Amino acid sequence: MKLLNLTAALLVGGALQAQNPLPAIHPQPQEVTLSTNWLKAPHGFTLSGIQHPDEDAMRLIKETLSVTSHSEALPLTIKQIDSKDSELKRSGAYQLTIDPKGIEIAVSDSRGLFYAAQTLQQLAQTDGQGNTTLPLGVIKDYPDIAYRGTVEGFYGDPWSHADRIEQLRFYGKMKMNTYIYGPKDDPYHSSPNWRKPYPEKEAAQIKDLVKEAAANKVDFVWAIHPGLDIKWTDEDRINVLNKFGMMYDLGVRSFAVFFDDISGEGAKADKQADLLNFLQKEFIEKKEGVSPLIMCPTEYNRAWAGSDYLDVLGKTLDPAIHVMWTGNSVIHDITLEGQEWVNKRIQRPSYVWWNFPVSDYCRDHLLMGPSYGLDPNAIHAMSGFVANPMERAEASKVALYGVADYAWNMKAYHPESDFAEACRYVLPEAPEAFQTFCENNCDPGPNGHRYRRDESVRNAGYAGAFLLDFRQHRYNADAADQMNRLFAEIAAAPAAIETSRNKALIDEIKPWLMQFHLLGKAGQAAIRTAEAGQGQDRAATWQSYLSLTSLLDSMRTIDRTYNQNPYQKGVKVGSRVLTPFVQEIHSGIGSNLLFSDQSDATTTRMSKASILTDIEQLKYQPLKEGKDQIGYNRLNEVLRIEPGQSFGLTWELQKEATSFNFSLPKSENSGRVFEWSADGKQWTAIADIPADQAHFKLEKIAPEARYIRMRNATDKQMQIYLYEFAITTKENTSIDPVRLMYDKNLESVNTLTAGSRITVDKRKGNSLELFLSGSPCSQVVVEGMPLKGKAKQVLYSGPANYIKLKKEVLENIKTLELYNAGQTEIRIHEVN
Ligand code: LOG
Repeated sequence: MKLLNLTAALLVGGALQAQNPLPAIHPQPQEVTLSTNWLKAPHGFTLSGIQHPDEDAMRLIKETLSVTSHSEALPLTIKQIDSKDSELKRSGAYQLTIDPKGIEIAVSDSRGLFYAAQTLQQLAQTDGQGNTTLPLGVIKDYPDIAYRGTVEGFYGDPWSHADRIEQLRFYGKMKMNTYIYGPKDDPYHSSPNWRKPYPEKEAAQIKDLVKEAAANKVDFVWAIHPGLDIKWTDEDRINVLNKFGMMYDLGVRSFAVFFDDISGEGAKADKQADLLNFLQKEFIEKKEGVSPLIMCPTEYNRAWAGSDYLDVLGKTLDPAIHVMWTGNSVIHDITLEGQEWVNKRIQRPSYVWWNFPVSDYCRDHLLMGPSYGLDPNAIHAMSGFVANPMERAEASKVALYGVADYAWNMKAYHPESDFAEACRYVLPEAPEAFQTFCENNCDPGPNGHRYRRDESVRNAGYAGAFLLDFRQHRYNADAADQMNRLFAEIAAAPAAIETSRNKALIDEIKPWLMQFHLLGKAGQAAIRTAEAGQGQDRAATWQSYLSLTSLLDSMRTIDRTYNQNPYQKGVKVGSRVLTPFVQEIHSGIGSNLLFSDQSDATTTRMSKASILTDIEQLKYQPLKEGKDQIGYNRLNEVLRIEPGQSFGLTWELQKEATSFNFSLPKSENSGRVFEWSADGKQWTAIADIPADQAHFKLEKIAPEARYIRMRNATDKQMQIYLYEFAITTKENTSIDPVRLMYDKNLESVNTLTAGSRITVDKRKGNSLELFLSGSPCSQVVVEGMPLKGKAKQVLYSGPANYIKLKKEVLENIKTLELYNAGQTEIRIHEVN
């Protein structure tokens, strides 16, 4: 394949005509030969060649060039491609020749003309006199993968109609030709209403989408998800057929059947294949103008492919039917090896369903990083490539831009440079600020799939170097400078991003912009705190630590206020590098302040809430934590529990459980037991939970309970859905708040109201440190009672802050009292 690199051409020619650099074309064409000589046509172009060229393509062409009948106009010839190259026969292929005598566009089909028109738009420039100019040259172009696009296949709020219209336009520009409609939470796509017609409004919208898709040369593929409650009866197969018929009448010409995330009867390979072959014969082959059928199997990734399920599909499914595949696990890179593995079993190249940038398993995160992890050598090992995006449509464009580029021309795809261009495309008003935002919002955080993404790549090295020194109580000034610069950019980025005209995008990401700004501030505060921690001035370090704490508190408030979906609540940014960076400095300085001997730091620990399980599928689930609630994140896939295995929760010593609730639909209820425990060793069955309930709330729990679990007490594997398993808590009032002043934890505080006083332990023979905070006008008095009946001594009087009482000062003191002499409350973080 001849590929004259665009940048090379630019370097050669750039010197000749510097005012007109060659434009970048996305997705990158297969073969480009452009010069930096430019075609001008002051009298426009006259159309010649095939009759009635595609109207949508012509509309685009007319937006770019003036099409006239002027006698001196140059010809714009559109013709059928005449080439032996099989690539140029593909749908969407075109050859564009721009020479001084005119323009020729040779195309395989109307999609090819539409794509040629897109390329022309990207090539056209305006010269100093306001004329449109085009670089002379030839572009020969065709897609690597026949079906490219997205599958709206996520759980959560389906995209809005406006989102979808805009996506279809975007796909047209990016030469993606497939949009599979399958939002899990559309009840007419899945249960309970897959058998029923869409209500009027939704039906009209689908009609509209089909039209918009056609105008952008996108196949609108409508998917059905019947497996949750399908019966393998004639009646239900007719139900599926009829629903397809209804969708056909709305204009749909491409169809899919999804069998993902189901268990039991619906999951049988032979029955699924029967249904699909029936649809193939009775619908796909009989109806006019219908594209090949697509199916998503139940075992749609390698990690779940334990049975002969895929082989059965491979053998029995009509070879014309496409089979989808997410890779080596639900969420995974796409590798040639993995593709070859499945293709052998299903006896056809699989149709890739890439689960990126979907975020329905990490809804508190945005996945806005580069689309990497895609094998450039997998061209012949897949029949289609569609990405499952985020519930946030506009924000998904960054990743989808890369998806389009990869699927069109794999070898030319470079995730990093592509990503920078994606940022420029999506937010041209402030591309650098936007890139800073995106490159620090890539990672899903800890999750049950154990899928992590590279993040903060440009700065991870400095962050790591800084922390390495920090752990050795050294301050790396160079790395600190770099990090400070980055955090300043981060703090400033949101304001620049919000100048964007794309209001839909800003609405989608607003809470993360707020959080990102705070992260920038917190990062700068963390560096200042680390620097202060270097010196001897513990009062200054404490002040710095407190201001960092208060920024982290603000971040927690945002996390608990916005995006409060019932699954992964909140707003997380920089989960991979920057947030852990700030948190490590915060807790590191905190423990430096409290522990002179670092070995203490690891032994004195507060008890923590966590999940508790021996089920592999759940082991890496992060705990869902709210203010007074802890629980499991909803699991979309089927949970398999072997005999004796269990899953549960444990919570902090200072918390008491007030209620327990679960939602475990389709449970195999018999043989499950719920138990509580005070120590995690001795378990007591909870009698008040009815055996037949899938959803239940228990209002009364033994106050001494610190653990709760559900166990499979049968001798068979259990299959259930884990939607909810949570407890609500309250402060354990039997814990003396005074204890919180001595618990070696700066986060747990005892408050002293205005005018009140409290006695503080004076440790024998030692100095004493008080870690206090309050408003700037707080007034605290530390009084000492001398040993032998003398009058009280004032040892300190001033604002609530870090106070150190030296050993000598305390020598003749029997007891100490703290008195809040101000108008506002004082917090006692620790007495040390
Ligand atoms: C679902 C999909 C979901 C995705 C990511 C497939 C084939 N099915 O675990 O609806 O968006 O994973 O959470 C899936 O991927 N189930």
